Amino acid sequence: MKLELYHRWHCPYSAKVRNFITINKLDQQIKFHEIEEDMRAEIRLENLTGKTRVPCLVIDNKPLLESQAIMDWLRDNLLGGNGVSAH
Ligand SMILES: N[C@@H](CCC(=O)N[C@@H](CS)C(=O)NCC(=O)O)C(=O)O
Repeated sequence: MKLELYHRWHCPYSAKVRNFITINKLDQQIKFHEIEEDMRAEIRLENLTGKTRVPCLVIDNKPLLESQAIMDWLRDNLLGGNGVSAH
């Protein structure tokens, strides 16, 4: 399964998802794209979602928006329903 997180350093919702990923030691399983640093990533995000909103988790080329939905998905699919919450 290919997992990618589109994010912005200055977005608090992105930060919350990144913190969740770090706290739960999932960094190695996810490729990160900072859309202000990588214009091609921004274009790809826009092609996938019709907008440039972050955070967006792309799961095997299917986008999932909304920070809470992303953390819920990670918890259910990578952490067996457990996991430490992030703030
Ligand atoms: N409810 C969303 C809010 C996400 C959000 O507002 N992201 C901002 C950056 S902090 C954004 O990408 N705004 C640009 C846009 O909506 O196109 C979440 O929890 O993920």
